[in-house]
Amino acid sequence: MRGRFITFEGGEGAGKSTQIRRLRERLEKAGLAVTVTREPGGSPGAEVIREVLLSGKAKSLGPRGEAMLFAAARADHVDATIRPALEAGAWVLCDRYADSTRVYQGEAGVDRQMLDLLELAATAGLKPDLTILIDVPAEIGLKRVEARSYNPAGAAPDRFETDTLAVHERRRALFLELADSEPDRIAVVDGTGDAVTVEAAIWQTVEARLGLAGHG
Ligand code: T5A
Repeated sequence: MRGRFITFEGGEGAGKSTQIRRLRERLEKAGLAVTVTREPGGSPGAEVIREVLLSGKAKSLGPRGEAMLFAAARADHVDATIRPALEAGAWVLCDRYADSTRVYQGEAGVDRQMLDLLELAATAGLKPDLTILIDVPAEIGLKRVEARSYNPAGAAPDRFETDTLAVHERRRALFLELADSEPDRIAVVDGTGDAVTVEAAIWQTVEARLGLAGHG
């Protein structure tokens, strides 16, 4: 049986990676096979493009050129990682997917028609069964990222994390608009509580929307 495809979206420091780890544990306890992956990246070819994008080396291409690189990475990721895992019956948990391009590159000025074309080219119509949008005010997410970067083991801020607060707030508004336009696919979860509270809200959503009642 084909697995289910769940994507996580949200601004910087929303808590996506943290919650993906927690959901993975719950699903595995329920006896399901789980593949965790991320964008940009998630396949050897796409990881090369990730390095180019997040280092800022591709910034000079402009938002449209960057959008094309995100799409190229996504096409490889879908072909090499996501589709094979779904076909093998795994539940795929993916940290960011096509909604991130709509929001980040859309906010930067790439028009809707171009975003539609790139999405089709990259995904060949593969849509998530469920998208969890973890919503936090930009200021809170950025404080978390900043706190992490003080930790010597933590990553330094990347190309997109260094944008202004106003840009981050516009991205948040665009994510919420997307959720309004596709309520059957996108569930908004309040990410301001502690990790345990957010985890419980996500589990409730997954159970209710993907029919896992009784597995938790
Ligand atoms: N991008 C991506 C585009 O522009 N277009 C695209 O098409 C795609 C796919 C990716 C960047 O690329 C852009 C968007 C991004 O800027 P990334 O390194 O993958 O870069 O960055 P993010 O996806 O933003 O990942 P982050 O790690 O920054 O954020 P997460 O995963 O949402 O947050 P997480 O879980 O790592 O948590 C951040 C910190 O907060 C703490 C954690 O311990 C951690 O230290 N935390 C909490 N603290 C308090 N309360 C909670 N509930 C917490 N949850 C986590």
